[in-house]
Amino acid sequence: MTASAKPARALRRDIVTAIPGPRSQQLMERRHSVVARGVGSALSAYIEAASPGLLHDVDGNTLIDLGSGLGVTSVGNAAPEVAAAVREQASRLTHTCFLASPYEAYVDVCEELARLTPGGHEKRSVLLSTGAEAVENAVKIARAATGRSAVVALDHAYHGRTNLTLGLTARNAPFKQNFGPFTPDIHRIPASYPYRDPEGMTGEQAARRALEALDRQVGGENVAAVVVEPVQGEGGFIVPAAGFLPTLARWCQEHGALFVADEIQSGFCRTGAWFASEHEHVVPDLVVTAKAIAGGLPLSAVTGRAELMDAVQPGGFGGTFGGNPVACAAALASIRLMRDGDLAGRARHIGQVLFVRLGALAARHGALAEVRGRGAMVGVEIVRPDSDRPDAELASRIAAACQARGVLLLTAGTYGNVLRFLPSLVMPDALLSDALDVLEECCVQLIG
Ligand code: PLZ
Repeated sequence: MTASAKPARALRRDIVTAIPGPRSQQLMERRHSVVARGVGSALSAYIEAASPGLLHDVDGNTLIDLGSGLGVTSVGNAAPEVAAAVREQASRLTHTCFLASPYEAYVDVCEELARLTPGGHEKRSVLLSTGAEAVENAVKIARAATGRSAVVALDHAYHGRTNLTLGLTARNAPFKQNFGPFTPDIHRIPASYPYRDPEGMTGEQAARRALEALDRQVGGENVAAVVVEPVQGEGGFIVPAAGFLPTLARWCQEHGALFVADEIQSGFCRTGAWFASEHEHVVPDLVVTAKAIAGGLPLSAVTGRAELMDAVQPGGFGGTFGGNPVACAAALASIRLMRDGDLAGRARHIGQVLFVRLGALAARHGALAEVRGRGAMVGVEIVRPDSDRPDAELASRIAAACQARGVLLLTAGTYGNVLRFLPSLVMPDALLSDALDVLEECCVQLIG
């Protein structure tokens, strides 16, 4: 089909069949005989194109996307500038492998990472393909740089699905069930979860609770790295109490351990700053990035203090596809869009809209127990009447009702009871408002 023959697509929510429609149903049937059942999909409709904030399915439906492909499409999933950069790069060079024969775009991306990540110190980066792969490499760097092996992760953490990162990930089903054993010398400490922590617990107190457990069970002198999501994503969009992150970072510094910020979901403008660590003036030793960095192409990175990164011997990093040139070109275009369009400012604006609207909804419906987040990374914790008991079933029913009306709203959380709002940072205001109207209708219908 030529560009001019493209069907006209609605630039607003537009549902013309049941969800899933007939074409999507056919695809579901084909899928069942060839795609492994372990691969899930939140939405039952199949998508063929996107516009800012919108997904167009194969049956002519247009849905508002509040999930951004799991926090990836901050600049959109069809940004013309990214598409043009990809086209240009792909027509010149799709691949050489940087290990075999280097190219400029890799160096350009590392220069951007050195400029953008927190701290004015000298930095080095390594580029990889997926978030989990980057977290694994951060652990390798920490072990090489410290000569220690213990790695520490938090309750409610999510760091990926490879064997090492599953060990860091907290939640068993569905992530870890049946897949162990996991790599040794990974230790878990309590997180700061203000909604579920004792009333009034400060960030410093939560950090002391965590560090006391760490000192007792592992010993500070054995710790290579403490790996932390500055805003916990899959665990339930949990913002730690103020003071928690800086206290952990200080402990790391005092004990010669690396503070590793997993900014895979929270990074690149999502929380209203380039990186979520900045909200508490934390300067991590290593910053891990992926997801939004490249406008939808697979790219990830570890960026850190030069002397730590360079503790890894020449040839110690690698991978066939790490820092692929097309992904690097997409990253450079995406970063330019974030900078020129002040997408951190857009994230703060979206966050304000979400907080006002969701706050009003929570005031009406007790089941919406807490609205929390930073910037355009906002979660709503759903509980049973007059308690703080998680209500995953209601969260799923709300998400399903929104989906049927053309709003893709995802859930998250250790208890599966958090509605997650992760819209594209180029989502037009009118679409966000319409999506929130739909959510409101669904809440009235399901909760009363
Ligand atoms: N660290 C903080 O959010 C990926 C997971 C989706 P990969 N989150 C989405 C799923 O269910 O598999 C993530 C993250 C944080 C690491 C990762 C892992 O990144 O690119 O999925 O490997």
